[in-house]
Amino acid sequence: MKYILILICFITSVSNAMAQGMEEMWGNNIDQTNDAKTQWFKDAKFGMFIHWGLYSKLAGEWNGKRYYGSGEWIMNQAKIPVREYRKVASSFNPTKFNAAEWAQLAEDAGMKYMVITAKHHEGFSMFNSKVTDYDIMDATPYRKDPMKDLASETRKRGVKFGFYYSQFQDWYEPNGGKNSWDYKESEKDYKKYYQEKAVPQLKELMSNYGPLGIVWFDTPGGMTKEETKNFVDDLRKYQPDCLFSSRVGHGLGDYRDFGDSEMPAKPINGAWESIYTHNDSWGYIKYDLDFKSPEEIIKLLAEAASKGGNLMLNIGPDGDGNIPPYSIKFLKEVGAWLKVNGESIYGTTSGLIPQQPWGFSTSKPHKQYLHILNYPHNGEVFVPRFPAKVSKITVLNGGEVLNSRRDNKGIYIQLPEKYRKNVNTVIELDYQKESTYGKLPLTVSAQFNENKLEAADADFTGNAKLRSFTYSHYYGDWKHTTCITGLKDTTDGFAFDIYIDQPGDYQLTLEYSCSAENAMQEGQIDFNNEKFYFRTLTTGAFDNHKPMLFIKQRVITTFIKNKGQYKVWVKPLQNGKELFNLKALYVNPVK
Ligand code: JFZ
Repeated sequence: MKYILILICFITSVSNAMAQGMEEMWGNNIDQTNDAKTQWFKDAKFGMFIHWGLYSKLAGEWNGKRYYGSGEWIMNQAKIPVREYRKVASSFNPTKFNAAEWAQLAEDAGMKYMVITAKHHEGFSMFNSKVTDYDIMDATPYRKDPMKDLASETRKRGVKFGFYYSQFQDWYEPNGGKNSWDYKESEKDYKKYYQEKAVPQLKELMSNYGPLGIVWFDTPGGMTKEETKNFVDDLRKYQPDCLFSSRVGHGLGDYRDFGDSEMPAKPINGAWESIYTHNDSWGYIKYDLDFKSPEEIIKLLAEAASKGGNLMLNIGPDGDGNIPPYSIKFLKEVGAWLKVNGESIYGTTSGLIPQQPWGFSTSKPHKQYLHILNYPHNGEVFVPRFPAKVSKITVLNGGEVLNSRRDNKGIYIQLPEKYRKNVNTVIELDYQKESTYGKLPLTVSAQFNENKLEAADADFTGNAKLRSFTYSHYYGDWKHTTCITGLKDTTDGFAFDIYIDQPGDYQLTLEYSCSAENAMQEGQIDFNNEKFYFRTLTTGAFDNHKPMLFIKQRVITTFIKNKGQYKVWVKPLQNGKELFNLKALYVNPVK
């Protein structure tokens, strides 16, 4: 049961701005007893996030200078004074905005919900608000409420609609959170801001746009737990069924949100969502063309579903109201895959079969869906020790019945050659009696170029443990990765239990990051009845405002005489310094 029961310690990086001690305030320890309320969300699996505001018109540029990173943070990054920034509104005129097209794209992409920024940290309201003149109705030549149409166009198509609302950060208001370039933080009265802007605006949003699926709060602050509780209770009266994201703070949300671009390492119980953006920025940046391919999106979606959660993927329309062409194109391709394979995503729960070299699994009662993201060289999909008698094995697309055989190691399914090039062929396994797995070794197969053993799947000795690192490439484009740390002593170590499916030559590669100060130390690997040695190399010190660099260092070539179960055990050979931050260990067949 290790696979399901293991509790991962998600320790946020110490130097991260929104880090340790903030966990409780960020509210990830939420009570999830109201299952009926979150059921639609758990079933939905795929949502559309939209960041759209005045920053979309600036498109990552201010006074001829480009600001890389998260485009919606440009006011903060360039420290643009309110009196300058507000001028952007006077020419904000998104005449190309077409609510029906946006809603249709969500539907075509197979997305079951949409969350759009009603007000981001910049403080500008993208909806008709009586609370302020700094809104799209009063401050722009557009003079229409885009949210009205979007609410009705999504509803028409059965796509749940919701608002992102930055409840604390408001860089426009003298009493709002976090504008320290115009206003003195010490002179702010957050209560006044909450009473006069955030609360009345949230009431407008929850009164004027019909039933909402979600209010997506973000970056909490300025309220105690008790104040947050009152704030939440007050708002809940307006729409008791509407879900609040965990970033309302203090554990008072309805479901859990992971950090930006963060996928949990293991299946998680309860309702949760991973959020990713299509390129690197949430808000539109005209020179950010680093779009994730349809294949990558399908993979993220299958991975989230296999761990029991949702993927909400963000797009950033420009200031005229156009969605970037690559977002349209790629999302439609994901939608085409979902048209055929949606059954293996929507309404599923986490997979019974742990991650394999071929990919992930998802579950429905009496069914497993195998997401074949990597096609085995010999076309044989191996399912280790499946704990049930299987009645039927078919390809989801077309229903072709597949040949298979079974021995005491597991099931071997023959997937015909014509599926080799598919991004994700889904195989359906039907069985009668539900059962669970015991602890399974990780599969290492000669049928794949790469067998990645991830940090989260290791067993530990001494003080070795998992640590989640948060870092960024540009500004605010947070990335997350889980590594093994705490390898300071010869008694600290980690091990992987593996099952090697074929005799032959194999090579071991360590993927890690290591500071100059710690580098050059030695480590030892116990494997295949031999001791192997390596010395670490420098990649750089960890800094959350820089890319975290990893090296893949190949350390071993060894001959495996018999297929079967093995242990790979790694430990430092000296005391005192950290050996490295290990992300993964690869056991790859030599070709
Ligand atoms: C926030 C916003 O500041 C950002 O502009 C964007 O809207 C994003 C979706 O959310 O930023 C965060 C919030 C939480 C984390 C990182 C960035 N986090 O928990 O790692």
